[in-house]
Amino acid sequence: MPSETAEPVIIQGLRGGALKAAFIGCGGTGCNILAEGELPADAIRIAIGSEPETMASLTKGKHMVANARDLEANARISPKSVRLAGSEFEKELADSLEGADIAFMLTGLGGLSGGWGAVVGARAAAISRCMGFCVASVPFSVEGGSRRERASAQLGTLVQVADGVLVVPNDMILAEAPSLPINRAFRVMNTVLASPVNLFLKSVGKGDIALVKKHLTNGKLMAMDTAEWDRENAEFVVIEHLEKSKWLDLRSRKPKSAMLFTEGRVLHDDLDELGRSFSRLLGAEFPVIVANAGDRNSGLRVTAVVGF
Ligand SMILES: Nc1nc2c(ncn2[C@@H]2O[C@H](COP(=O)(O)OP(=O)(O)OP(=O)(O)O)[C@@H](O)[C@H]2O)c(=O)[nH]1
Ligand SMILES: [Mg+2]
Repeated sequence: MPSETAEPVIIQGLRGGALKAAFIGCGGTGCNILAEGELPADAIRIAIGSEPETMASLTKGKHMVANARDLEANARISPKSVRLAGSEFEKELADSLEGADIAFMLTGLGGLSGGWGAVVGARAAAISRCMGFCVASVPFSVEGGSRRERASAQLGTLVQVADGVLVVPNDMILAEAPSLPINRAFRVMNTVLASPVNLFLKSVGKGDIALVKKHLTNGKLMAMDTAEWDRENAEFVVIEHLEKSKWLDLRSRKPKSAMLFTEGRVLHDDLDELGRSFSRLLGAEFPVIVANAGDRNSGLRVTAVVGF
């Protein structure tokens, strides 16, 4: 007998009011995401990096410049001592998060400052006792060894300190649109990286964040994919697409946490049914969280975030 799957948890309507969020843009990629304006305006904004020129176009929020080596040394302090600030920089960052329910670290792994800055951001979030969630891209396969090695060192450290790390491969964009020039590809990627942040803030309120954090931290290394359908049987088609997703890779890995964000005209029963189908697909003994992130003109879009 296969073991029973757990009941899904349904989240709707920003219970308890909207979250107070902080966006920490780390390194070139993180600063570009802050600059490109895909994120809500009413949040704490902090740019971290070693290159002041990448922050020059950011008119809102705080700029924190640090030497890349100092950031790396700070990031490499043992996570066991994370209740104490590892540097003046980290303390200043933690103080800036005062009042936030959640801090999103946004970065492209593999560079000299952003990935390490994201670790320092996660440490600061832990110190100021807000949820610390990182959304990170990993370099294109063609970018070569040293960047990819640095990306994996940064990721290994991040997973120990943050409450969740959602990793989006840059290769995803090349797979979808192979002829895009690199700068356009980065722009598209930045929109993809901002999307889970927007979905989270549209659906999870102050009354639900503790529950979401508790379930998501069971599988902190996360992957994402989106499926949409605007004709009949949308719930069925969307789940079938996610089952085959190359980016979630559910056939070769055992998930430990999962969250579905829906956009579309869906009733509570539809959300429940989606959650049950996805639970069966994952063989999930943990509750799949289903969060409704709002309406759309037609059809259903579902973004799955799955943790391992
Ligand atoms: N998605 C996205 N990726 C980018 C962007 N710019 C650079 N990258 C990628 O992100 C990786 C890290 O680059 P940066 O974000 O510039 O890293 P950094 O931390 O500022 O480090 P250095 O530039 O090496 O000092 C690179 O390997 C590229 O793959 C961007 O605007 N968007
Ligand atoms: Mg850079």
